[in-house]
Amino acid sequence: MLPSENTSPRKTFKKLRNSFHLIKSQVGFHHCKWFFLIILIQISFILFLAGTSTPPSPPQQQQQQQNFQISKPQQNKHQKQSKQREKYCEYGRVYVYDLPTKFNKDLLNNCHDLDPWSSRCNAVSNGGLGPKATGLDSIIPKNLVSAWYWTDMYSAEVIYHERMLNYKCRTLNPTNATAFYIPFYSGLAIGKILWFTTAKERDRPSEEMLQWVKDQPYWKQNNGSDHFLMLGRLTWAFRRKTDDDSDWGTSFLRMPLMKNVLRLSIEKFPWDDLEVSVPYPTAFHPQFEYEIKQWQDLVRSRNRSSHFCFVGAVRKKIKNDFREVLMNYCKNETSSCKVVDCSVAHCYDGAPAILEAFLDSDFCLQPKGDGYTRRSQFDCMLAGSIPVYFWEDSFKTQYEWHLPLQYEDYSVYMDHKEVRNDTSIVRKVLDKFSKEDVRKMREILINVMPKYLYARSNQGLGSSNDAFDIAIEEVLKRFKQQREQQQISEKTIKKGSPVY
Ligand SMILES: *[C@@H]1O[C@H](CO)[C@@H](O)[C@H](O)[C@H]1NC(C)=O
Ligand SMILES: *[C@@H]1O[C@H](CO)[C@@H](O)[C@H](O)[C@H]1NC(C)=O
Ligand SMILES: *[C@@H]1O[C@H](CO)[C@@H](O)[C@H](O)[C@H]1NC(C)=O
Ligand SMILES: *[C@@H]1O[C@H](CO)[C@@H](O)[C@H](O)[C@H]1NC(C)=O
Ligand SMILES: CC(=O)N[C@H]1CO[C@H](CO)[C@@H](O)[C@@H]1O
Repeated sequence: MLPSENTSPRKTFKKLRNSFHLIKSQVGFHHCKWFFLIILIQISFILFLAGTSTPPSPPQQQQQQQNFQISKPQQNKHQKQSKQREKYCEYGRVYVYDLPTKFNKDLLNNCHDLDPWSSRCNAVSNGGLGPKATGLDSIIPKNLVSAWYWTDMYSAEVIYHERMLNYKCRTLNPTNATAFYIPFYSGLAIGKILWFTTAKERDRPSEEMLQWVKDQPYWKQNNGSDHFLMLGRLTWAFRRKTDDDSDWGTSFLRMPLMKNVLRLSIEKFPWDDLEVSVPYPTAFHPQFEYEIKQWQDLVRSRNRSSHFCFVGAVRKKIKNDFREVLMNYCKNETSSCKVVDCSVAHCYDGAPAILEAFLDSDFCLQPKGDGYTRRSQFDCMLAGSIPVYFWEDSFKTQYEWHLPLQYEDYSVYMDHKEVRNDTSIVRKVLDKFSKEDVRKMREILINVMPKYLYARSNQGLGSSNDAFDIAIEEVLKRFKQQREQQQISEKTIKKGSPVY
């Protein structure tokens, strides 16, 4: 599909706005209110002229969009078209690098050999969504079953790549790009070599990828500061501090060439401004809006038999494992807590037993896993169960683009040290929430649901943006702002004015 190009009124507007910023930065604002007014009038006039002059021919995607508006009156068609296009990709477009296949496609083809212990072929199948779900017929309506997949929690880098290739604001022309996406499967590339290897061996795939990308002309333009990629694993797999072989992970994010590159990950390092976390993929991938609507209604009206639940496996190797504390507590609290013990039950990605436990509970206990966050917190919210956290890092610095900032409105926090000292406070705290409190919290989880889901279609979820759409739009916004600031300061320098 051909990407559409920016329109000339837009360019004019941009120029005008830049010059306005330039003037604003040189004259105190209160002195030039009149100036502001005049410029505003000029902009409106020029936009009016541009809107009525010959518009560029609409691109293919634009025409598809317009099909939905056939019944609308045709007057002012040109004006409407240019306005719509403005809105359509208002933050710019993404260019997707055509990386050598060893950094992505070959890994998929080699899926039986990406992990020391088992095949990853199921995990990366279906564009990262995984195999179609089975065994859910007794839990959810038949017509919704087709929206469920056994999605692997580390498959987001494949899902993002698939979606990006069909993204509405993708451009095939790098000169027109605001953002450059590097479709490197950073997690799959190291899945097998994270264990039993030297630090040097682990770093090799990322080093080779960076060597390739640094020679690209559009990398050199801004030294990578308008580039981004997706990390399918937790950030901790990419942050090795030393070259000591016994130290965990790769040093990818510490490599000098990565110092400007924006990264999306399923759990971010809280003190890295260049990193933003995005939701783990869950098992539900609606294609149509009615599917998500139907699911929201189901979650809302569900009669829940348990006060809270705990799904997980204790780590026998870890001494004093907090999950074991919760597991023992929950097994003893039979009247309030529903347990799914994954060391006994079959707990594959989104398994029916897990979904049922979340659908049957008002709250779900979410201790930290290998990192501070867990895929399980999204499975839980998706089923309308309110997450209970025991570490602040599980929610405080994460998912800022996708979840409301007011986390106390839809989650509960209790300190793990207090719970360890006296587990009975879990029920005491949760008992304080009235039925109405719970209903309100659940309603928030239901309403923001489209934002933390990954749609099954190429185009997102129709009128609502899904997790992918939101993430990429925010990336574009950030790069666009960055570029505008840079342009203003460059112009200021040229004019010999003070820089501040
Ligand atoms: C990129 O980095 C090189 C080497 O550090 C430097 O010479 C150049 O000015 C930088 N370019 C930009 C656009 O920042
Ligand atoms: C929930 O329970 C109420 C009362 O027992 C009943 O009227 C309602 O139909 C039930 N809802 C569902 C979805 O089963
Ligand atoms: C189990 O529950 C009972 C009654 O609720 C309580 O008295 C007892 O202390 C609990 N035991 C543990 C190990 O939590
Ligand atoms: C531990 O729990 C006991 C009661 O169960 C309480 O009196 C005490 O203050 C708690 N200690 C801490 C450090 O929270
Ligand atoms: C808006 C914009 O920059 N459009 C450009 C996209 O790329 C083509 C080919 O390089 C240019 O001709 C357009 O001006």
